[in-house]
Amino acid sequence: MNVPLRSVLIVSCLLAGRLLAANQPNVLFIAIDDQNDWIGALGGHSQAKTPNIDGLAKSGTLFANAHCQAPLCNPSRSSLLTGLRPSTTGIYGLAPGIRDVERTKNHVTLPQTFTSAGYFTYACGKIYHDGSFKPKDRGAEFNEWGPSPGPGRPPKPFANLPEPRHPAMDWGPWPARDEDHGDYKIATAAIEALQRAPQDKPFFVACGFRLPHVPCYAPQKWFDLYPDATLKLPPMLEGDRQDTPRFSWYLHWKLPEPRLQTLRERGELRPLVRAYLASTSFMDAQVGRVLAALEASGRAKDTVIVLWSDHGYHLGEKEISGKNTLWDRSTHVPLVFAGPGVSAGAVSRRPVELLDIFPTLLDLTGMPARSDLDGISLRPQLRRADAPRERPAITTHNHDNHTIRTERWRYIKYANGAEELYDVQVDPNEWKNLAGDAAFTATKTALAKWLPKVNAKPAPGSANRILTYDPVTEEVIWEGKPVGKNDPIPMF
Ligand SMILES: [Ca+2]
Repeated sequence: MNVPLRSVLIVSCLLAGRLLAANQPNVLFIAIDDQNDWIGALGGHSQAKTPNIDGLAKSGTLFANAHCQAPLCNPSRSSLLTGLRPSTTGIYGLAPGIRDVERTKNHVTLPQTFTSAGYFTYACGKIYHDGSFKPKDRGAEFNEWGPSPGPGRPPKPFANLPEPRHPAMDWGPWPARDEDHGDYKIATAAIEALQRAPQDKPFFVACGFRLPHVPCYAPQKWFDLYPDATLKLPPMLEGDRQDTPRFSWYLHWKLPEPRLQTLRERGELRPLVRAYLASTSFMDAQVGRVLAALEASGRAKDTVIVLWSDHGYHLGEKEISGKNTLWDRSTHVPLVFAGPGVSAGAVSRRPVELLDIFPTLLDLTGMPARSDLDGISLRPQLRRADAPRERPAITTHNHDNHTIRTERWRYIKYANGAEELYDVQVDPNEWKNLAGDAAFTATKTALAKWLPKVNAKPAPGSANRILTYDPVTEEVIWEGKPVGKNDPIPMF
């Protein structure tokens, strides 16, 4: 190596090192895929067994009213990792990735911030949406990208669904051993990273589990936790969509995920609910393995832990399975912080956003605050769970469809002006749409003031689950094809 280059390297290492204070906290960043509020500590399903996440929540602060910024993997993760709303970036579909969008191609992401500051940074499993990052761009995000195995595939599908089906639409007891499941291997990779993380600098280890995203495969013993004979189905109201606008269907006009009607006709509703719960418990056990490894490393007391899911999941509620909606089933997610600077045994009911994770981690690790992020640090609520917070949680799906969630209300406004309003304190299942009742006009107006002022059109290259609406012609286009005003709603 020639001398000038070596000097440059030494100087940049010193600069990076100088940003790190002594005893700067580590970060363990745990992502879950498609996990709704069926977590013991959140009580979304009375039978859900998640002792490890519940234990983490007890050791830190649980946000019981946390919401994603988009009810879909890529836009949700892109928002969390850039700290920008989907309505700021125009990232609404499964494509494009952030480095392919003008607004975000040079934006410094959450992982990049820690990498640049001199942390040892490592990712395994699903952190960014699969395929959204080109290999050449990966090194700027994390020092190391570990394994990210998928779920694998049993010899033949379990679920009795109409063909052709999406290969992910399946659920059942498989593989035979925990060790052969992708999420077990992802936990093992995170454990090894924690064991070998350099001692002379802080670490940022990101571990992204794939369950309970479909296919919901887990070994039989996890299904045995939920005997079919006593399994409870989620509460559902027959005819629940009679008071939701037709536009609400456009957000999920055609999905790979089967509708409630198909699940019932095929006898698959109970098997899906059971497999989702089994998958959640299996994933929770992997979280437990990673937390045990952190404890064994001796660095737990200096480590901020954050655990989150990218969005929720419907299992028959509102007549569908899947996500792509602006109701609580899709937006409500687990969010837990633990470690230095975080109150233990606390539950905050303030509405908060996944967007807040980025500024919160900067705050908890003593890194400089950033003025180019849309979120707000949760440090006040991590000190005192009921600390006030003015802003509600805001979720967006596709251009100009937004929902505002406060402690009492859920307000939705679609691109064509259609609205929904729920008093979630008396109607937690969002069964009675109050938007048409004149008594609530002032309530709607007050909530509507939170609708994002920046409303980016879909970024060039947007694809998969993309809906557009032209307010002049009233034309609705779902995934590139016009939808007629009287087209029957697809019910398969
Ligand atoms: Ca997801």
